[in-house]
Amino acid sequence: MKMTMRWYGKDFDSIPLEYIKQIPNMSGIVGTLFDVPAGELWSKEKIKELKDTINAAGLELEVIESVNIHEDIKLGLPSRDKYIENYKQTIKNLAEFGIKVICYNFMPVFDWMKTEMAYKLPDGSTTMAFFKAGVDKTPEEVAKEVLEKNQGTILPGWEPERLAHVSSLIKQYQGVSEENLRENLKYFLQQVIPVCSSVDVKMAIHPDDPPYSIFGLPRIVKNHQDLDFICSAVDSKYNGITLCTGSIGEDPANDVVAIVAEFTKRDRIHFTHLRNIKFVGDGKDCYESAHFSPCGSLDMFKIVEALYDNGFSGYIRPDHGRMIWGETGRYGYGLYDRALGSMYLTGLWEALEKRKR
Ligand code: DNO
Repeated sequence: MKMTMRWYGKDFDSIPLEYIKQIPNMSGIVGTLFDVPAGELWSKEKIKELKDTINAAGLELEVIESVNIHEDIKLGLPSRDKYIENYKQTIKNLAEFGIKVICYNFMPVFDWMKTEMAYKLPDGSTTMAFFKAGVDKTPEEVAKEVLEKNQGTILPGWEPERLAHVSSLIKQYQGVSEENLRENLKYFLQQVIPVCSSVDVKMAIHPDDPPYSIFGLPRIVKNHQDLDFICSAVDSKYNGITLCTGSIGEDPANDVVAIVAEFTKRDRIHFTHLRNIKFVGDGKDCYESAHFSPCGSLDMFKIVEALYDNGFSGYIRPDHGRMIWGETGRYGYGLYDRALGSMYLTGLWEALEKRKR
């Protein structure tokens, strides 16, 4: 396994790469070209610049999150083919620079969804949370709130350009069923997976966050059955998963440990987002807790053990963290709590390795 940390690029992330490198066991950066809109080609020049910057700090760049999917591909419009061609070329360009895994998602309109960005915990730290009541509003109201609350910080998947068109985007999905969306994902995978296999780059789909429909939009990466459909849609190890415990775990009906064990055994989990969540209220409201198992509702030891026991050899990132020690910055993506999380996960891994010898 390789421990990694997400970093948004020198113009979009205030955390110095040197600080990330100082975290023990940190092998690399999960990188992105944050300012390239969905559907556009990622140029070799820009990829090279990103890689050189990261390598200069002594870190690797082997995982990209995300190469976003243009909405026309998700909607299955005739114009999708030109965006798929760009995607294929982007995969080839990334392969030339040593990229091994591409994380992406297939969520219509919105990427991840949180209703609270700075929910205060009793110890004074703040964290992100999802409270169902927060989406008992129109998507336009939610989009407006996000733009107001974030005061200039652009969240991934919540780019102002996208939010400005939220109503028309949602209208486009009227009449798109889960079945249609699944077929559109399958069409996309059938085109890109052969390219991936020829250049040795693995695709890794991120689950829906939360793993159920919001605003009446279809969602197709929610549970075991969905993951099974996706893996079978194109039966290749290059068609894989980014297993995000905090997303899959948000539905209490999902057995996260069993899902991790099964899809690791099938060699489909290439990248993991390991974070803990704590359910409150009736079971669908939750906040992102510290990683340590007793702080949340997921058993992080059992999850890491399921990876280890089933031969996981991919990338882990500690995903999100709380804001602690007065840190400010990009919600979920501060340095301190993610560093604590990565050390905790590294410790679990070391214990498993040594116990088995
Ligand atoms: C949130 C992230 C997601 C993820 C995308 C992948 O912090 O986990 O935004 O990057 O869904 O495409």
